[in-house]
Amino acid sequence: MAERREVDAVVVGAGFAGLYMLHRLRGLGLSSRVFEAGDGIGGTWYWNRYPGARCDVESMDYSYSFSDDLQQEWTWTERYASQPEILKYIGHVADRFDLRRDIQLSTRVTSATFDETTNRWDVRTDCGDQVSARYCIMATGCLSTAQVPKFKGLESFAGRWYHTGHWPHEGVDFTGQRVGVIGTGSSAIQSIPIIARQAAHLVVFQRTPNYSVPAHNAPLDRDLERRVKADYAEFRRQARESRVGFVMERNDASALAVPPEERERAYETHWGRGGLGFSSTFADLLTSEDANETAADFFRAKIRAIVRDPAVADTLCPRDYPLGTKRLCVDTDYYATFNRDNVTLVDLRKTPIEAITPHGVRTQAEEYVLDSLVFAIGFDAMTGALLGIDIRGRAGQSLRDKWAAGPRTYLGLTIAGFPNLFAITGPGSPSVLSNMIVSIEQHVDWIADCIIYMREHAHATLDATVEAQDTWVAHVNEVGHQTLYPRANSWYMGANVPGKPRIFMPYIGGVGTYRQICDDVAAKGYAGFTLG
Ligand code: FAD
Ligand code: N01
Repeated sequence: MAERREVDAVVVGAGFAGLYMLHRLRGLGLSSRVFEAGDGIGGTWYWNRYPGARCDVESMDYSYSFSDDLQQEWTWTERYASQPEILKYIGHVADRFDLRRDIQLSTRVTSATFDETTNRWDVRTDCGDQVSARYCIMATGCLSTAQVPKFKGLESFAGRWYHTGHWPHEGVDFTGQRVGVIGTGSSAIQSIPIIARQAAHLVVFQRTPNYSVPAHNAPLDRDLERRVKADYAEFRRQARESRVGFVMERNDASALAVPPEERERAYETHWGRGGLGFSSTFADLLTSEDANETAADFFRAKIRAIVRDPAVADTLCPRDYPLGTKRLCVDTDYYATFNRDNVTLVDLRKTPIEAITPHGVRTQAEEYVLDSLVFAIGFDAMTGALLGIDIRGRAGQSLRDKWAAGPRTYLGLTIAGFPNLFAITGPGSPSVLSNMIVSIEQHVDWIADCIIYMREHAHATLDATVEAQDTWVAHVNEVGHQTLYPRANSWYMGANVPGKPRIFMPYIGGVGTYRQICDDVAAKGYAGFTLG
């Protein structure tokens, strides 16, 4: 029921970030209200229930570290946990720490306006709630705004269609159906092998081929679990100080400095291990085009070795962007799925989609008759959820206007002119380039410490200065442009959303380095902020 109330903090979103934030705020004795648009908690893991959804950071890493009891008592079943298991874990955390009572589900925050006379945020929802809060904390997620499919004729399609990011809770049975999947990013790559096993026929519509490493998923190695749990604190410390939020074997050598046979052996070893560690096989894979090309060649050879039809293999080979500059995918049987008789690959570069028809998908070359369509077309990443809310800071300035040319933040956490507003894993922080739970915990802890500082020093407001923000944005850009990342038309660059400004949004400086920067800012009495 709609209500008006005052709280110390409003938190928007009840995924990993919102839940931990709520827990910390409680610990500080602050009253909070969490609003969540979904009908359940879990964020990403509530919405993305498509077949095969699972994490690509290993389960022992992809979990909260804030409670030793929690990390000791929980047991993962697989090397990479599945969506249902991660959602169960999140539910367990919510119950264990009694979080649900402050969370209001099925409620979308529509606006947040800073009132300069009271120094409070006025937050409103689509259910008519109006809440006044000292702090407004956006835990809205980087990948929570699914792209709406905008294909001509979609409304005429006689079959059913689905988006991987809004998958029906009751599941979908594709048995006996002709199914089309549009997109070949991580969501598609995880779901295609499973849909192919169920469907009578599967047509995959590919615009850009992706680099995908085998997951080699398996039941969790119990020896590994015992070793990690024997000193989980040290395991977590290393993750926090690492480059990406989990420890990957590091090789400081250039791919170009070793003989070709040694290079091949190294790639083969990483391919055999599986997972995201592949991109750290050599130190310069993401900074040198020539080095990257050796890894890309290795990949293309693998694809050709797995996929029997040379023409299909050729279509699956990525060529026009460096490996790793779009998020590397991690799969189970993806390439081998194209050896099945019931799977067809359509190259949209050669024959673009003209329209969705009542019967299926018509490309420039032919019409594919389909019973169901799966849109695996991704998200309006990093800024979509924030800009989905009408956020207004000092003097009524709107975030949408401020970010019209791309997001600008100080540390990826705060925005000049929007006092006491925090964005967990916001643009300009390592977020999506890291094990996100490590980055989430770091941001939540930083925000909690900041609130403690403000309380102890009797400050009502904290606001980033424009100078500090400009310097940070310049640094984020500079570091980003030292890498190959801007070479790809990726969602990191906003390139997947027509009309979105092209800016490399995350901070590539490394999780450990970034943590140090944030800690230094705090240690210097919140340097770069005006405290009121
Ligand atoms: P989310 O989980 O996205 O939660 C944000 C919540 O905010 C959502 O529930 C949304 O409904 C809500 N919300 C947004 N706007 C509003 C509003 N206006 N009002 C009310 N509620 C709102 N990261 C990794 O590090 N490793 C992985 O292996 C990994 N796997 C992934 C797999 C998939 C399929 C996807 C899509 C992402 C994956 N990620 C992974 C990234 C993942 O998003 C993060 O790891 C993490 O779950 C993000 O948590 P969060 O709480 O920040 O955001
Ligand atoms: O989305 P994506 P996603 N016509 O944007 C294509 C995380 N995640 O949901 O490359 C035709 O990566 C688009 O083509 P192109 C992870 O961080 C993790 O798969 O733009 N095609 C692309 O192929 C990931 O990166 C996991 O040319 C269109 C695809 O759709 C992020 O979430 C699993 C199109 C979209 O790929 C997003 O992944 C899932 C159009 N109009 C997600 N529009 C793990 O494994 C888009 N495409 C842990």
